[in-house]
Amino acid sequence: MTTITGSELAAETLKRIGVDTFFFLMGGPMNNLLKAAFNRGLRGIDVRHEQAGAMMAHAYARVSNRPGLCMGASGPGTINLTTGLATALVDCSPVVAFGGASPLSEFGTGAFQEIDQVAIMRPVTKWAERVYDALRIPEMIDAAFRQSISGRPGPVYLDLPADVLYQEVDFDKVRWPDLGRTLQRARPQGDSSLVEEAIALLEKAERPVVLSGSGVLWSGAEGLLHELLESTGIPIYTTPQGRGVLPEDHPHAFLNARASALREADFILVVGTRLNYVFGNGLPPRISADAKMVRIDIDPAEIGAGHRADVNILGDCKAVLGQLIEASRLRIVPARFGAWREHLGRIDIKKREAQESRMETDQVPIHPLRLCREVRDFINRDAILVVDGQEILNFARQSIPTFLPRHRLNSGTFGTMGVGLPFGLGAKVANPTKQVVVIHGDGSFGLNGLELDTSIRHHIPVLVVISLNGGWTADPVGDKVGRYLGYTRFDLMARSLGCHGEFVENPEDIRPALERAAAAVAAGQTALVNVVTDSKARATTTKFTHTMT
Ligand SMILES: Cc1ncc(C[n+]2csc(CCOP(=O)(O)OP(=O)(O)O)c2C)c(N)n1
Ligand SMILES: [Mg+2]
Repeated sequence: MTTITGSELAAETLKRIGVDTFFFLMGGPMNNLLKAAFNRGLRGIDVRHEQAGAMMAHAYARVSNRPGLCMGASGPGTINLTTGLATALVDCSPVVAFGGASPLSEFGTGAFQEIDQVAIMRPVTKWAERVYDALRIPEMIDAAFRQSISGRPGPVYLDLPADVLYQEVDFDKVRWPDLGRTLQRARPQGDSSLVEEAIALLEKAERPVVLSGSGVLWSGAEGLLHELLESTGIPIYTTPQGRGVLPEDHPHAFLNARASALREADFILVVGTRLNYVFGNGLPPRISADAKMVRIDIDPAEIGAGHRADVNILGDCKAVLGQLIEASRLRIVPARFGAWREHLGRIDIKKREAQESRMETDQVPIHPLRLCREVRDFINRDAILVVDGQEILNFARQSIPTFLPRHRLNSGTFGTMGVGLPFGLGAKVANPTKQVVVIHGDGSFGLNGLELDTSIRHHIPVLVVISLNGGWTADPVGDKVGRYLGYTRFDLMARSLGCHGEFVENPEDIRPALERAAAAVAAGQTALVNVVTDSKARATTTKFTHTMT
């Protein structure tokens, strides 16, 4: 009889599914599983905080469009994953998390690091289960991966008790699911009569817009959406997560006319995005009350009763967009909406010119918008840009465009501070040939800043730019409790960890510092440019809560 341990079985299952990378922090009872995964050629990236590991897995998933895997040791190690998993839940990102746990046989005895990890994970994941018998490890891991990408994607959790990982089972008795198909997606088509209804509404429209979100990217539907927009001439607006579906300098993109477009539209096609606070819940005053609304979503709960829509099409974005393209062929031509695009184009240019002149300021301390301009004009067109913070996040959102899908990540719908550096590292691991640039607030950087060390140890070079405004958010009046952090020399901290570091106080010095930093990154070394910015500069943004930070 050939025997195999639970740990070996778990690693073998990952290998057979085709997983090649994971993020982890070592510790019992996971060590044998980790070793078995390394022995099978998987790349394991050990991090300095499990939260960052979960965030790296999240970014890895977003950039590669494959589930990202992270692992924690029992008790605190696993519980440290939760903020990263909650962020993935709210951002709908497929993250698979494994947590080592105290032995099943000792549950309830006060075992070392014993706590009900599944119960803790349930509300921060879409699926959380425990393996009770090593023979079932392949089946449970297969289920975890399939759950993460089925329907609306999201994080899942699998609890691996010590005695299950150390259990020895007869290899011949292991039942293997068809792991070659674990990562295949279902592509449900939309009801063709609803597709026809949608096109009939569009035929009557004069001022249509598309609102799209990350569902389009998970579905791999960006090419079809691009085709639909070009063949019909409909302007598009995306969620922050869904940026880059259409290059933002495309003639049909009018970024700065967003508020007017949503208010004045008479037809709105909502594709692969929730109508949550990001789009004012799809209601007035953000979105015109008279507009006809068509929704395409994979999640029945999302487009069910109670949500505003005239036509609800349940299905995969890629499948349904293909149906819409077919149905609209020759019936909707771009010339039809020429006047609408010209109107939005005029608003866009006017606002863009005003914004551009604000970005020129050479005030000292440096205005965050000036910093954004310098970064915008410096980075590659196909750079992956990650932004984390509040003021700097809003300034960057409004001023730095994105030209490709899966090339823009930020604090997300959950508004999680600390994602910036881990997201940058996860993105670079997923797409190593791209320039990865992280713009970080000084406060949010502090949360996972030690991942600079991970970037050095694992040769994951990224360019980090910090807006050092002396604390959390802006403080125009000087009365915010707990806001002040001082002007930390993060560049020196970075150097001490083996990174290239730059400190900048004058606007004209930003560009040369970025050039030196990028040269270091090109040579394989993470670089950090620490830029002192104006603590009073407050970004304006649509108010989405009465209790803003
Ligand atoms: C994990 C977490 N803690 C606290 C907050 C509350 N919060 C929202 S924005 C913000 C300030 C961000 O400051 P910083 O990163 O320095 O960027 P800045 O706004 O100064 O540009 C804080 C503390 C949060 N969203 N997430
Ligand atoms: Mg700050």
